[in-house]
Amino acid sequence: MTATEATAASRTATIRVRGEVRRPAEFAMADLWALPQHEREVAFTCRRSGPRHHRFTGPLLLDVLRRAEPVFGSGQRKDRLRYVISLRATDEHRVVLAWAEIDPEFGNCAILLGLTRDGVRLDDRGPHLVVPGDVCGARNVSGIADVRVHADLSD
Ligand SMILES: Nc1nc2c(c(=O)[nH]1)N[C@H]1C(S)=C(S)[C@@H](COP(=O)(O)O)O[C@H]1N2
Ligand SMILES: [Mo]
Repeated sequence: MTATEATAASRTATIRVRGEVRRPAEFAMADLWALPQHEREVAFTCRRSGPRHHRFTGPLLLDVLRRAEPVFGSGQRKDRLRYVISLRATDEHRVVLAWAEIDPEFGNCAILLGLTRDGVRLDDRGPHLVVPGDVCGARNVSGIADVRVHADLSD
């Protein structure tokens, strides 16, 4: 690899998906672009910067995680209620979601991994977690690097 290629490679973000999944995977932005694309607008208020408004496009977090084939024990839908999704950004900002929030049979929320924000591609920064409907912006996390699916920790 030449120095120029190495620089280009380091500028293209990837995310890792692992945990209780059959197929742990690394997704390049191009892999995420290949999934069905959705659009969502978010309007939230930050305690520091006040009202904000953005438009994102990208795949559903659900579609990305399904590619990794989460293992949920038996096929009963209520078994999925004890699974969580832990997301970590490059700056170590972290968010945990309940699997049920994105599950079509429960919350069915169209949480995205945004690949564009306000028309600008995020290829060099990594996907942006988009949680439509949140009042505060803190779950709209930029630069997602790592996603894990795991069961709750209670006995
Ligand atoms: N990676 C990362 N994403 C983050 C944060 C952060 O500290 N790190 N802060 C959040 C908070 S508190 C808010 S209000 C929004 C602000 O987004 P904006 O200023 O780009 O509209 O980003 C969110 N996403
Ligand atoms: Mo914020």
